[in-house]
Amino acid sequence: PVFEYAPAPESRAVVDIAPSYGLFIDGEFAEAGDGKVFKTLSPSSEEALSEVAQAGVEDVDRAVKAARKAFETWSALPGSERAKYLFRIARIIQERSRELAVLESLDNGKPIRESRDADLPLVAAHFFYYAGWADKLAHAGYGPDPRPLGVAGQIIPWNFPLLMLAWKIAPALACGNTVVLKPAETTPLSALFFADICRQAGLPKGVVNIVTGDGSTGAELVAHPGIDKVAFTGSTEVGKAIARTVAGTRKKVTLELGGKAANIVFDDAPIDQAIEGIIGGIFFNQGHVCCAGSRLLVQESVQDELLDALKRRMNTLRVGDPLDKNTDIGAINSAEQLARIRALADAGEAEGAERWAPQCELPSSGYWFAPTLFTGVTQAHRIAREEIFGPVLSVLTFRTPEEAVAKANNTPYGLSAGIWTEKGSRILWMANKLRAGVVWSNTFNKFDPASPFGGYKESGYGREGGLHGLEAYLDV
Ligand code: TXE
Repeated sequence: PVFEYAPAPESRAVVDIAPSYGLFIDGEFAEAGDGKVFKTLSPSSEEALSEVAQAGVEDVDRAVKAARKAFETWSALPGSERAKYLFRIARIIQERSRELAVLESLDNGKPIRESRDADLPLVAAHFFYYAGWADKLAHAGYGPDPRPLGVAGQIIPWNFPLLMLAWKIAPALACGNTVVLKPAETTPLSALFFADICRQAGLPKGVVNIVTGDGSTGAELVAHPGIDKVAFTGSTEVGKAIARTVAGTRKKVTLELGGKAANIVFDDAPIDQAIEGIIGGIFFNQGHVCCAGSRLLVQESVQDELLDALKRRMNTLRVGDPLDKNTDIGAINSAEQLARIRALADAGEAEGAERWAPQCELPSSGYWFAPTLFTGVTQAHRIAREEIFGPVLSVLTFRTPEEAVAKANNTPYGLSAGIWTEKGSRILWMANKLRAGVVWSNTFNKFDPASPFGGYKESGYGREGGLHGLEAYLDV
């Protein structure tokens, strides 16, 4: 169906985006040394939101040197003092959350309901959580006197720009490290607003530095001899390249890479609840989620009933303006990502799977992809093996729990999985057998700063979040 959109979108006016932004180095905004800039677009309208500096090798060097200098004093502060800054940052994020949510939806394309109700509360929660650890590191289980590593080079993707920043910066600072962070080239704005928040919080200069730019800036940061640790979230391909670059150096690395999660529904599952979990699992954030439930494994005996209900529910999803509070699925983040999704969906059809999507009118400008379901998918199909990172669900079937486990594990990835069943013993058995860093049962995409997150196999190594997330930033 074509929907009448409610005429009260969240106002753009709550956020004041400057026509241009510099790099944030040593507490000041400054142009790139060679004056290079790039534009960041709103993916829902293709309008340019702002012009942002493209950091070159000398800018990265300046940022690392600023972080190195700041490390001397920041790491020497008592944890209770560092905690005060982190608490202050968390409070400012809460105070400015409406502005930041609109900004994130504009730059990324995600629905305002998600940036407002999921991203922003979690961003603040991460700073509160790690602020709480800053003066208790001696009790974290890493020895009585754990030390910070030094300068962390952090590279984040475009799917949860501010949340990925929080996952990286909050634990690093709590442990006494300083950082140089590079946001993704399609979503640099919220990191630059965060730089302003650091100033507002009175954070000492050089503790947080933001260098905007594309993959070449990221590569320069990884290769810089002045950093002690690399934290990366992004594609498996780039993650492997980073691992190769740091091999043979003293740098420590954590990698959070792609996924191809199985969402497994048994015949005794509460169907209505499972439908919501399947929908949220794959259509949340347009499917731009590393732990998205992109493979639905359904027990054969309930396949027909479940797919009918799923299609009925998909018919009610609203695709459109990210700032409209009724929108369920926003814009695809970039033309490149849209092309990737289209190519894989076309491959699904070409390889013989059956494609279905609800009738929905997509806006004429911007990057859009209708929520899509593929049935008749086999394990050999590309849409069952490769990360699509879009609103596309591939449905496979199974008969026994053993077969479900075998199919779920038949992937190079191992980030997450979901199980839907009333049987507690089956949940425990499955959770032990599934090769995935996170296993949800009767829910999906649940996050908590106290819970570690990270992958097995080609989904990467190291954990972010929780007590385990501290380890990535400490020398024991
Ligand atoms: O990722 P890249 P892209 C997956 C997803 C998606 C695919 C491609 O399947 O379709 O990756 O997305 C920086 N050295 N994920 O091309 O290139 C880059 O500037 C250092 C899953 O956007 O990995 C950006 O800041 N850095 C994922 C960040 O890496 C480099 C989230 C991610 O971009 C670099 C995103 C280099 N050589 C994509 N090249 C997840 N795990 O959630 C690029 N970058």
